[in-house]
Amino acid sequence: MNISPPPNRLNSSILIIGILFLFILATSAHAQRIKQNDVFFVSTPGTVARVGDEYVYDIIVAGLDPSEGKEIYLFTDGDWLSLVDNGDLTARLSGVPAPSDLGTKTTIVLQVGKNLIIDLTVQSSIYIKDAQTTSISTVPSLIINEEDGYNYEIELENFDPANPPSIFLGLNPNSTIPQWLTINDFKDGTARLSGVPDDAAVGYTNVILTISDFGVILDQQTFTIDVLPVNDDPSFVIPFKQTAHIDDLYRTTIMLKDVDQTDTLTISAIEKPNWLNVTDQGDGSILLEGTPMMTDIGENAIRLLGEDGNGGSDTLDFTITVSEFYMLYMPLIQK
Ligand SMILES: [Ca+2]
Ligand SMILES: [Ca+2]
Repeated sequence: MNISPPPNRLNSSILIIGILFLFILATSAHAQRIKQNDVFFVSTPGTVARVGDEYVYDIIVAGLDPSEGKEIYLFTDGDWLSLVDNGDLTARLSGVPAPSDLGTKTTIVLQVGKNLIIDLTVQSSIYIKDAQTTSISTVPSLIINEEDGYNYEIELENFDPANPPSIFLGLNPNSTIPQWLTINDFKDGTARLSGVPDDAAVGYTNVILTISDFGVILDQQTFTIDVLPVNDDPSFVIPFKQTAHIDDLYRTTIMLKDVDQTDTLTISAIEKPNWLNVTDQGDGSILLEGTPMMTDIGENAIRLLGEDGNGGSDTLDFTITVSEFYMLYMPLIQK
């Protein structure tokens, strides 16, 4: 029994083994080549950095032997970035963009190598964006006495100092705004809302502050200022008729005015001649009428008291000059 393989089959086996050996050699060489040339960063750098927030990119280089002493180099136009090479083919690229970097693009080039022989170069861009939406960081005061000065110093946060947004009163620049309030935008992220509320402003004043950047509304602050009333004294309205003629009807109306619109005004006569009748007409005016006689000729003293029901008052002292003849002049009022 012939146990030896036939010569042709032996040749075939050697051929197969040879091919397999070559294949192993080939794949081994290929694997070796891949290991040398497939050098890469395990992750890619983030392309967005936020103003005021730390940007961090942890670098890991794959495909190289750390014992070779290869270094990682950074080339960038962003002075806010720095690289710390750990010496083991890992590094940390980090930094905090400043507000002045807002809107800019930082280019980074990372290289791995030694002695100017570069194994790997990666270029990327980092876009610097706003950390947060621009907003009003201040709080207004909400109560003020009528006729006191209101002052609200407004400040923004998270904005680009090089291009501060607009601060205005109202929903848009053409809004109807409270008449007693004005806003002064200092164009640096601050503004002042101020004014003096008058009697007409007593009650609630609704305020809307708007922050916009080239027409884009970034933030709004709405609040209501409660304007508390402060009582003002009423005052009599002059002049009025102060001459009378005997046997003729003297008749005049004297007005009392008060800027406090809800006050109820009353007028009474503290002193008056008997021939003169006074009637409080209930509308802040008093009617004086009567017919003086010959015995009334001369100066007739009158004192009126006007009151607003809130502790405010005014007195009016004057005289009615009664003459036998018609007077051609009006005496000065004594007040
Ligand atoms: Ca008042
Ligand atoms: Ca009053």
